[in-house]
Amino acid sequence: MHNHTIEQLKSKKQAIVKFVMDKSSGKKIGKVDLAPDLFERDVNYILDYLIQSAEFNSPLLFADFTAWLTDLLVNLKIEPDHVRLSYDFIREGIENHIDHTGILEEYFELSREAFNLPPILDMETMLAPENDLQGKYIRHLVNGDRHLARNLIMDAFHSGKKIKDIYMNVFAPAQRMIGYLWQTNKISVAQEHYATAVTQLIMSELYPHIFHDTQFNGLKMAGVAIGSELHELAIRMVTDFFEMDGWDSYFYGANMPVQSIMKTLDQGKFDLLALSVTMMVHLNEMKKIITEIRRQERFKTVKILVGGNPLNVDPNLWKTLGADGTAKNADLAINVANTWFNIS
Ligand code: B12
Repeated sequence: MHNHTIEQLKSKKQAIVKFVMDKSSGKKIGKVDLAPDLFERDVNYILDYLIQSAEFNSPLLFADFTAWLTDLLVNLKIEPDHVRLSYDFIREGIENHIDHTGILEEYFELSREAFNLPPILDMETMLAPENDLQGKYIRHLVNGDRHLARNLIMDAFHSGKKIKDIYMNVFAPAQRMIGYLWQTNKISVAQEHYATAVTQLIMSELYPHIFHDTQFNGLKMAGVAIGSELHELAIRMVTDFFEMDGWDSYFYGANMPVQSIMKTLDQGKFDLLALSVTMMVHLNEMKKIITEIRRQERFKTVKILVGGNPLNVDPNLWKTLGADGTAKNADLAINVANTWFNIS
């Protein structure tokens, strides 16, 4: 992606927004009239994500965002046709204001498929079967019943279910489903927050048990959710997986400025730094942190492992970020790290 195009996109953003607003004014798209201020906000949002994806040279990120946005809007009774037409206007606006738009074609082409979403399912169809552990757990979360949720998991654990299995096959998919139920307007923000609080509570109760059959391998790692990223449950899981695999692990959660990360690395003699990102808007921050750490000679031997949703969407992104590697989930993270340090 040429920097010139990105710079133009940034400097002409307001002109493009105005073009789209003028073009769509008085047009009724689909059944719902969207308030102009909301539409303007959405157009700004779409352009921000386009710029961000282009900065990381990733049409895949833009397509993923478009699928998410379409899903969100469809559930607010705004039809896919509306989104499709908005994208057409934005594309036209870009063509009218920017010199070389050829490189952006791929972004819009790839996003097209995102408008053809499968039909929206009702909640019961979306959830895992009621008699399976994951299905039961999600239902307790949605019903706001933390005692039943907690007893379900602790009983499963005491009956021999492994913590790794509970993390990978109950907590992680349940959290993702909770997010999807929020996105598709089936549960409230309060229910989403409550569910996460319950999962964190049960993770804390399981925590003392993760040390049991671990043989220390002599290596040390730190797990951090970068900067203003508030999603910290994933990196907590990843950090716990390292602990279960014999690493000396340190979970620092979110809100760690780069200076604090470097201070921690200085004081602790870490072998590996695991960085997590969930929202695409935080990728710039991740890149800055990695660049800053890589600039320091003394951290040459620290391996940087990155992960989280955007890195799963675009498998090449970790290279653009300057990391040493990525892994799709907590289980695979251990494989990657153990290969780096020759642990079988
Ligand atoms: C809980 C939650 C929150 C909580 C977070 C609380 C906390 N203490 O963590 C709160 C309320 C703060 C929150 C806020 C927001 N959220 Co939120 N949130 C979620 C939710 C429901 C669950 C996240 C979670 O716990 N996932 C469980 C983990 C285990 O799954 P995972 O992320 O896939 O992690 C695995 C891999 O990615 C990988 N991995 C992850 N990190 C790393 C790191 C390394 C090194 C490696 C190797 C691997 C790796 O391994 C993990 C485990 O196997 C998600 C839904 C979802 N799909 O995840 C939405 C979601 C992420 N949120 C979303 C949004 C939009 C927001 C908000 C903007 C608005 C809102 N909903 O309130 C704000 C933004 C906050 C911010 N500045 O960051 C969207 C993001 C959409 C997008 N395309 O970007 C989602 C997807 C919901 C949705 N379906 O729309 N959220």
